Formats: sequence, structure tokens, C-alpha cells
Amino acid sequence: MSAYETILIERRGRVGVITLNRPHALNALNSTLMREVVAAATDFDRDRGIGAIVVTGSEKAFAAGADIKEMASQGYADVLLADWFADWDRFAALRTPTVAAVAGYALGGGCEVAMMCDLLLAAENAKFGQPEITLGTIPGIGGSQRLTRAVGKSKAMDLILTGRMMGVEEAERAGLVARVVPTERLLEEALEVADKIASMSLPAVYAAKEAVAEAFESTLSDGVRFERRTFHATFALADRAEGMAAFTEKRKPNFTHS
Ligand code: CO8
Repeated sequence: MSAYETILIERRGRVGVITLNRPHALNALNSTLMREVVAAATDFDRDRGIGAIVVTGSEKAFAAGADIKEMASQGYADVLLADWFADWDRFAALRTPTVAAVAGYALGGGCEVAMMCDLLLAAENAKFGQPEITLGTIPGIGGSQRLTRAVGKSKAMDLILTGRMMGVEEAERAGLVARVVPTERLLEEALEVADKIASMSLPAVYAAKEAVAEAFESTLSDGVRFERRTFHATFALADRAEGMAAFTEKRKPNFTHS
């Protein structure tokens, strides 16, 4: 079914699953893989039959970073002119909620892609880190910004300046991870969460995701105003009327995504 070289894609009901699949390189993000993930995610995002997207890797690695072998020969002008990693802005701008299901290594670009997802489920064996400093460079897919917003300045500095890895307990304590799950149940749990999200009203889900994302882009008063206006707008939805009627009538809502 998949015309992709470096990822597998699958539809499970209303959930789209993207599996990073370069096992010989611990799913290192080369340019083909990056292009394919963004293309597959964009296709799912345009599909009204998809209500959530799961991004996952293997048990050994979500992704061990951008592909160092591919980057090694590049110069400043090469990466500047090609605007390396700018494509990921399209991934960050998806309207469909994205769930990262992370087992094993999530390092460098791998950690950054996981953090670009809306929520992050981690297996007990997951390890997070931004080791770019050990290569003489720095995070390039948003890590210095998203990690700092997720875990605060001190821990972000610790990870980014030393390049050390962080296990799941520390990652959960620091607020990077929504839930830690047994490694063998990771995909199942991620699919359950994604299914739950996909069972809600799609326009309400878009609105909720946009409102939470606004917290990272605005002042508190602007964000609260944005939320209030968006909340008011949900009163134009048939699904909002159905959701409240179903509660009153003590039955399950039948959302039509309208
Ligand atoms: N890139 C390319 N190949 C990789 C990568 C990678 N990031 N990670 C692992 N591999 C390859 C290895 O080279 C090896 O290949 P081979 O068998 O051909 O030698 C294979 O995957 C298996 O890896 P290991 O044998 O090393 O497996 P171990 O279990 O011994 O170690 C580690 C696992 C600890 C994860 C180790 O592989 C490692 O340290 N990997 C690199 C991690 C890293 O530094 N990631 C950050 C990359 S930089 C980045 O993501 C953002 C850069 C932003 C730059 C901005 C520029 C514009």
C-alpha cells in the first residue's frame, strides 16, 4: 500500500499511523525520511476520515537524530540555501492532533520530532536527549525552543549543553511526557489515546488543539481572549448542540464532525 521508502503508513479506523522505518540506522532522519513523514502527515491531515495521527518508531529507537552521515559533508551555504529542516514547520502546523509513541532512543532530531507532536507517550525504555553539542553543533528542528518550554530553562540547559540522555522517569517528572507505559503496550496505548481523540467532534478537536497551541505563541491575556472567541465559535457547531443534548438525555453523542 505504501509508496514510501523509509516509513510505513497505515489507517486504523479514524487513526493514521506513521512508522519510521530505517532500522539499520536507528531511524536516523535523512532527507528522504523527513520528506516522507511530512508528506504522509499532510495527506492524513487533509483526510476528513482521519481524526488523529500516531508517529512511532521501533522498540530500539524512535529516531537517533538527524542523519549524521548525510550532514557530515554539508557546508554553511548548503544548509542555508536548502533551508534545512524548514519543511518541519508544515508538520508543526498540522491541524489533526499528533501522538508520538516513543520507545528507545529519541535523540537530537528524534527528540525534536517527538516534541513537535501534540502529546508524547513514552515506553519504559525510552531515552531522550539533544546530543548535538557533542558533534559541534546545536539542535536544528526546534529543540532549543520546545524543550525549554516543556521542561524549563535549567534542565534544558543541562541536556543541551552536556548532551546527556534522560530516562522516562526524569522525562515524566519534568513534564516532557504525558504518560509512561510498559514497552510492549506502547503502540496499543497510543492507538487507544488516538482513537479516543478521533471519536470526538473533529472541528471541536481542531479548535481545542489550536487553543492549547496558542499558549506557546501569545501573552496570557491574548491567549485567554483567543480561547474565549474560539469557545464562542464552537456554539455554531452541530456537534456542540448534539454533545450537550446527549448529556441532557443521558445517551452517547453521535458526532457528525459538523
Ligand atoms: N545518523 C546516522 N546514522 C546513525 C545515527 C545518526 N544520528 N544514529 C545511529 N546511526 C547508525 C550508526 O552509525 C550505526 O550504523 P552502522 O551499523 O552502519 O555503523 C547504526 O545506526 C546503529 O548504531 P550504533 O551501532 O551506534 O548503535 P548503539 O546501540 O551502539 O548506539 C546510539 C546507539 C547511542 C543512539 C548511537 O547510535 C548514537 O550516539 N547515535 C547518534 C546520536 C546523535 O548524536 N544524534 C543527534 C544527531 S544531530 C541532530 O539530530 C540535529 C542536528 C541539527 C543540525 C542542524 C544543521 C542545519
